[in-house]
Amino acid sequence: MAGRRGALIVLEGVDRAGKSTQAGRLVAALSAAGRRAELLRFPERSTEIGKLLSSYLEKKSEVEDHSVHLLFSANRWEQVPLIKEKLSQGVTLVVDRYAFSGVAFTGAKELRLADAARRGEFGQERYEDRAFQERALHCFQQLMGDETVNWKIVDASKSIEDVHEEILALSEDAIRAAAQRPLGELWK
Ligand code: Z5A
Ligand code: MG
Repeated sequence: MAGRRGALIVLEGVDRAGKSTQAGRLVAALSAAGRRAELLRFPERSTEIGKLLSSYLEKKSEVEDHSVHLLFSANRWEQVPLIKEKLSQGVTLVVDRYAFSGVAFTGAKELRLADAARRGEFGQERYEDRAFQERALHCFQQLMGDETVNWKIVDASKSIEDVHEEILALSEDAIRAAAQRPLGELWK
């Protein structure tokens, strides 16, 4: 119905949980069902700030931890006018990582500082090692205690199709629920 806001659907999780795969499939399925749906991702590497983040993640540059946290935040803020405009126009946004990743990955660094054991990194990009991802997962689990966010847990170890069906059903519910509520403040 015209005038109804879209839903903000965020996919979060550790490295290679299947977020990008599912985000793409979700937008395609919602669009095929006649819904107005668009994809966003964070970090959004195409902007000037996003290019700095991409270089940092690819280990081509070093950025102080607090500064890079703020760059990730700024990378979301620069999309906020667009996010609000789209949602208020009734477009549902499927977002591949959002502010929860910002908290979880910075939190994982703080846990590392508290950890006596020092382990090397072995992934292609920064943060791509098992111990770091376990700390990020721990932070995500703590964030799920925030009852102002409508968290849904999906078992990402199932097949791509089964995970897709589950996320699609949850998203249809979220879109119906969002249409009944005014746009609130975004969790940035
Ligand atoms: N970061 C941060 O520190 N602060 C912030 O504020 C934000 C982010 C927003 C880059 O993120 C880093 O930025 C990230 C957090 C940090 N560091 N880490 N980790 P990114 O999103 O650009 O990149 P990524 O986390 O490395 O995500 P990813 O590798 O793109 O993973 P994914 O999107 O969850 O997975 P995928 O690409 O959909 O799937 C990976 C592979 O698994 C692929 O071959 C698929 O075909 C396969 N796959 C997917 N699902 C399945 C199932 N169900 N079964 C079998 N195989 C599957
Ligand atoms: Mg991805």
